[in-house]
Amino acid sequence: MPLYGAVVVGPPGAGKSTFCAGLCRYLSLAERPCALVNLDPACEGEGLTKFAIDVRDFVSVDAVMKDQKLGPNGALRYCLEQLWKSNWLKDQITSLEEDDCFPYVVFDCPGQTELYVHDHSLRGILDDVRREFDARFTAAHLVDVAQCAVPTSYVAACLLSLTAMLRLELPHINILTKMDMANRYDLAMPLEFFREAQELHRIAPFCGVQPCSLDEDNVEEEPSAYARQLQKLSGKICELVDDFSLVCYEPLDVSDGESVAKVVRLLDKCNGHPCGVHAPQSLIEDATELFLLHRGGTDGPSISVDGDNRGAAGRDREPRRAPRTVRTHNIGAPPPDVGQRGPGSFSWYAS
Ligand SMILES: Nc1nc2c(ncn2[C@@H]2O[C@H](COP(=O)(O)OP(=O)(O)OP(=O)(O)O)[C@@H](O)[C@H]2O)c(=O)[nH]1
Ligand SMILES: [Mg+2]
Repeated sequence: MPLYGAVVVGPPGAGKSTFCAGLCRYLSLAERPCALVNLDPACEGEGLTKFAIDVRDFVSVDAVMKDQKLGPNGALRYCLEQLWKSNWLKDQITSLEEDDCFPYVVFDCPGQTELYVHDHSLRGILDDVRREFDARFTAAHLVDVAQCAVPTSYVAACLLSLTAMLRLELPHINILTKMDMANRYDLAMPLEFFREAQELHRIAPFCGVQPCSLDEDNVEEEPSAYARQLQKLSGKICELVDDFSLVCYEPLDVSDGESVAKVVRLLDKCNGHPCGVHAPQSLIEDATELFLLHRGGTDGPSISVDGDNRGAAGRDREPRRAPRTVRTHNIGAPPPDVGQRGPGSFSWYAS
């Protein structure tokens, strides 16, 4: 049987490691052997789930910074190039094989998007593994739902998602993470718009606009020259993303078994994993049920979302009228506690 797996990429803090841990947890509850591979040499700590393969055993960013006199980003690029040139990862993956079968491999990648946007190293590493093991991977590009609150950030995220699709050239899904936080944000359009990423140019007039400019009193103000330029640029980027018609997002609340199950099914569908095609529905339901039972439980690392703040922001909301007044490009910045532990925020904890 070939090697199947998921390659989890996305900008820093998008929730990659948390998703990888949730994915591995779900797969093990579904009785599907899986192995988590840490491809981030700068990752700190032990991770939320034990790594089966950890690139830090091969190369250390600190040592590279010292020896090569490089900064953190340069050292990271150097580390991945070294990994690409060596057979270490392939040897490690070979050692995962049991009874002619490989576990499902989940790659937790670094948040430095230049590693696949500009560099060839990440792509090269994955290509080598694919060739060696006849591997079938799905790339999952994660974007924090907080980006939807800032139209310019959302446009940039769409461009990055498209770039990841074109550069990695893998079966691909884009995921909007931290959906439990979605209703905290004041969104310019209904959430559905951000998920579908269709007719993206409709968001361009909101780029560079503050929510207060939506007040009736301000409607007549003219946009500044800077804001007009920003809207024009955003409009062009939107057109480009629209032209490819490839980007859309699957929402994910990693503490919710059904949400994780849906993403697992998509991953399986994309890389053709037999479980995606043949798994009995009862097995999927059992794993989902167990996942829900384990949320906040004591059996190993679990997920807990405190507070009653779930739900999709703006799901039933009508699209807003595009504002005519332009004040600043810094609209609806995420609240300071996003991604931090605390009431209403997300946390993993071990028993
Ligand atoms: N509310 C909420 N917070 C989340 C969720 N997923 C992750 N987080 C938080 O977001 C922060 C970043 O999550 P990580 O999983 O470390 O993100 P990452 O993409 O691996 O980050 P880097 O490895 O630094 O690129 C942490 O504080 C997580 O607890 C989620 O689904 N909901
Ligand atoms: Mg991480």
